Amino acid sequence: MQGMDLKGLEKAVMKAAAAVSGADDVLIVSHIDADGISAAAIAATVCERLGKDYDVLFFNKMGEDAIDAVNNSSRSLVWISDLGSGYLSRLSRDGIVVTDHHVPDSSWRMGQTTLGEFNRIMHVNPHDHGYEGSSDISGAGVTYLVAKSIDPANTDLAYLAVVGACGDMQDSGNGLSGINRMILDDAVSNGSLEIKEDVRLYGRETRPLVGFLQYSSDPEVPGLSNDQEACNAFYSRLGIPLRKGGRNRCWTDLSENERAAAAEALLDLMKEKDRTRLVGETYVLTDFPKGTDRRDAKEFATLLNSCGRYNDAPTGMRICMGDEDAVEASKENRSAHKRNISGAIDLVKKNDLLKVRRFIQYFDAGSEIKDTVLGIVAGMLLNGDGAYRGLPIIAFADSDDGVKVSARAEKGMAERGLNLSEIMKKAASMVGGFGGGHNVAAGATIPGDKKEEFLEIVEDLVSAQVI
Ligand SMILES: [Mn+2]
Repeated sequence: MQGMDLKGLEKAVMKAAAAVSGADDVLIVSHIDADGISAAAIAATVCERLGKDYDVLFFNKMGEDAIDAVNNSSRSLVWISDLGSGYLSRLSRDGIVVTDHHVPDSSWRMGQTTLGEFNRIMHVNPHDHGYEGSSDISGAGVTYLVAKSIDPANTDLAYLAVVGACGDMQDSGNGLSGINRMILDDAVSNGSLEIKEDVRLYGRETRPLVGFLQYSSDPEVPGLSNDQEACNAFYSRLGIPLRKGGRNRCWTDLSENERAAAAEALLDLMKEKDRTRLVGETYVLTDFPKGTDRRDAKEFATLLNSCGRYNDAPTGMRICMGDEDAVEASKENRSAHKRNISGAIDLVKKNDLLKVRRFIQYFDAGSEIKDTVLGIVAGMLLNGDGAYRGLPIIAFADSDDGVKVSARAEKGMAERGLNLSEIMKKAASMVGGFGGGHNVAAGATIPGDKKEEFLEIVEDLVSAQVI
């Protein structure tokens, strides 16, 4: 790669570090995936160690609500991690640090803008310095560089940046590279991480042996993936017992000899091109107990991703910050969330709430379904046996500021011309609301007494769009 400018990156890091150190109090804004959660945990730990008041907000994208939260915060500094670079020109307040690795906003150039306030953004992004944001470093990694610059003692957080990078799949191929490699070295030096040559399938610490191979998908093991019996036979042929002491064994429970024999047998089964992907670096987080999903960087990242997916990023962050109770809480919150959704689906089905019209189908959940899960419920009805595949589904639920609308459609309908984002935007504005989104998943908020009128407009627009 040409033009990698580590000095330039370090300079940006130092500016950001000075801004954080000098802040009175901090709002941390981060992404809800594993990388964003690890990044937020690093930033929050830094604030805690500096004795600064802080709070944390998570967003799944830098939408209007996130931009408002940044621009209107009363905190003296807003630290945006794993988000923000694409929206620099929308950020209008003083005192912003962005530690991100996404492609920067092209209408923003450091020091070249006529709008002075943009200069108040301390922007740290590998793209500005010739690095590749998709592989050289993650959002948590960039955040970590700032943490390290503030105080070398913060290198004990390096393992979190490794978890973030794994969450963004930057380890795929043969392990971490680029600046990630330096961060990895920090984690190894302080004893919190061991690099171990091993089979790189998912679930080394927590999946029972058979499931470890049966559910393997990256890479697939020919003859074993998706075939439970074949996986059973694989181990018994090698004389490897599946259970010991009354419990299922996992891959990391195997003795060195067993593991070597099994790895060799697996390699024999692999397609030539996948062999180098099967065995390689794994990252063992030595401070966490064996047999937990926090012991393996990849599994840790998956745990955080599931927190984010189940609307529970703050609990994921607490896990990163060493809160043992948060591990249990995340399990409970996940199952509560699942119960919530399956309860909502049952409600629609049992009460025959779904009404079918010529070009759309819809249901009105009133106050029975939380507006935060309405879109998920509509999508699951559409993909399950609860609704008609060939029609867009429109869902209503009461919310604090009117009626929340979620619209979902099968992907194939987009190919036939459907654009729910346009439809939600147009129909909502015609009844005094607002809306938008994507072509097969969109939403709106409309006044409570406009549902029927809204449906009629949506139906007209759908019939006009779809061929
Ligand atoms: Mn990221």
